[in-house]
Formats: sequence, structure tokens, C-alpha cells
Amino acid sequence: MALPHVAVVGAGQVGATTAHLLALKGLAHVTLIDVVDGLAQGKALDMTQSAPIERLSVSIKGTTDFAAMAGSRMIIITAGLARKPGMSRDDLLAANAHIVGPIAERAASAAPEAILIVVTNPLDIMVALALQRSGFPRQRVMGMAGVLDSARLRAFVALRLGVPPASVEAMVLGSHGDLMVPLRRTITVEGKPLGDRLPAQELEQMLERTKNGGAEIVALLKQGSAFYAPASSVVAMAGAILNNTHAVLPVCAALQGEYGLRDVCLGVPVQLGSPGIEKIVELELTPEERAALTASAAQVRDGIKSLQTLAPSPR
Ligand code: A3D
Repeated sequence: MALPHVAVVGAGQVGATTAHLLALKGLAHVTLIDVVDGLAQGKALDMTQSAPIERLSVSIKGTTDFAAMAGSRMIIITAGLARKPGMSRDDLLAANAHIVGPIAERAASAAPEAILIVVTNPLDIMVALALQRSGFPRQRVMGMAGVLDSARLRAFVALRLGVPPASVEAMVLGSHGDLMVPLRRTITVEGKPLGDRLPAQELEQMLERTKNGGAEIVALLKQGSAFYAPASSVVAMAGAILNNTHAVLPVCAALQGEYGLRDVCLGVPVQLGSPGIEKIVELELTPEERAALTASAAQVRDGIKSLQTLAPSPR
């Protein structure tokens, strides 16, 4: 079967790493797009020169021309500002809304059947904006955050217990921010519940570290934010869709009654396949988890409302 085309908009740290991973895994032909002249072209050329060594058979192109999104099966939006030390994700809202809104409109006119995956922060609000501005059905618009937040928790638990990272599973739901909702009960090691392998206080510290996982890296790097694990996370989602695996992953999706919530985009377990979001999986939640998810939704809803007060996008 012919390989699909994926456009990655934003050729910065996350976008370029995502493009390279897509190519290394042979998942798709990749077009990298950025407004900065030469950036996407240069990085695509560099990746293309890794092709003989990595035995890649996909094409990797770079351009400033948004019309190159035409024919894409999937468009991954990573364009926008990243956090600087001391900034919250919400500090990026106005600037990134003016970037993501027009990209979603252009994506919809260039590739009306594409699946959109948003990575730009503040994530849940940018997904709501992309949904609105693309006019796409909610099955085809989603955001990456839960796979990353869950991977951070999985990595911390694995490091502490000295087990292979892939043997630890965990699910973090809710918004991508301070009010994310780690489901303690979902943590398993080698298929078995975590139980008392970690003292409760230590687990709480790990959950707190997960919530601050992005800020910890921003503070260390001093410029820019995390990109290796974010790119791996979005490529995991892309792989599940392009290979139609029906995997259930935590994904930011538009809710219309699921978990008793509507008109909000939030991280929930989602079954991914060829159509995009095949199903939102409704887990049984404890009253505390449900309350935390509702608080998380309220915060995202406030952010979505604030989009209406922004000045129109400069064209
Ligand atoms: P960075 O390396 O600065 O790259 C952003 C790129 O976007 C730059 O190359 C810009 O030139 C480009 N850009 C700006 N405006 C446009 C436009 N209109 N069209 C096309 N390209 C444009 O940032 P990054 O790659 O580290 O991060 C990108 C975004 O992802 C930021 O908003 C981050 O906060 C976000 N992010 C989210 C997560 C999540 O888990 C949700 C994780 C990591 C980064």
C-alpha cells in the first residue's frame, strides 16, 4: 500500500524531531513547513541525508508554502512559541492562538479530509481552537499531551524501581497543566498493580513531579522546552492512526457528554484508528478522580472562553 503523507507545521524542536521520527519509523512521507525561510528546507535536507545511513525509503521535504499540506492524510501542528523559564503554558495563549487558528483554516482548505493533531500550547485550548477554525468533525481533531504526561510518570516509576521503562504503564487524564489527573490505580509494573512497591508519600512526590515535568525541563534548558518525549508521544499517536491499531491512548479530545462533560477539550482515553478518534473510552472513576477531571475541564473552559476576547488574527 502507498505510504501516506504527513505534514508537520512548525520546524522547531518538536516539529523537526517529529518529522525525523516519522521518517525513521517509515510511517509516512513527511513535509515540514515553517514560516522562517530556509528552516524547514534545511532540516528536511539534513534528514534526507540521513536516509542512506538509516535506509529510509520515505521522502522528507521542507517548505514555507502552506499549500504543500494538500493531499496530507494527517497534519501535525507544532508551530508556535514555547515556554521560557517562569512562564506558564497559559502565558502563550494569545500569541499561539494567532498562529494555530490560521493554520487550522489553511489545513482545512488544503486537506479537507486530513486528521489534525495539535501539539502547540496551551494544548487543550489550542485543540478547541483548531476544531472550531477547521470546521472538522471531532473525530479528526485531537491533541497530544496525555501520552507525554503518562510517559513522564512511567519513566519516574521505572527509574525508582529499576525496571525497564516499557514495563510500567500509567494513565494521566485531564488538562495539560497543573490540574492534570493522574489515575493512581492505572499504574502497573510488569502487568501487576503497583500496590505497595512505592511508599505513598514517594508516589505523591512522583505525581507532583509529573505535573511539573515540563517546567523542570524548561528550567534546566533555560531556553526552549522539552521535545524528545513530546515528539515520541505524537508519533505514537500518529502510528496508531496510520497503522489502524485501535490502541487506547490518553488523548485530548472534544467531549460531548462523555464523563458528564461537554463543550470542552480534555485528555481522556481514546481508541485511535484510521478515522482518527474511533471511540472515547469511559473508565469508571472514583468520586475524587471525577471531581479532579471536572475541575480540570472548568479551567480549560475558561481558557476557551478567553479566546473570544482576543483581537482578530493578523492576516
Ligand atoms: P520551537 O522550537 O520554538 O519551534 C516552533 C516553530 O514554529 C519555530 O520554528 C517557528 O518558526 C514556527 N512557527 C511560528 N509561527 C509559525 C506559523 N505561523 N507557521 C509555521 N510555523 C510557525 O518550539 P517547540 O518546537 O519546542 O514547541 C512548539 C510548541 O509545542 C510550543 O507551543 C510548545 O509549548 C508546544 N509543546 C507542547 C507539548 C505538549 O505536551 C502539549 C510539549 C512540547 C512542546
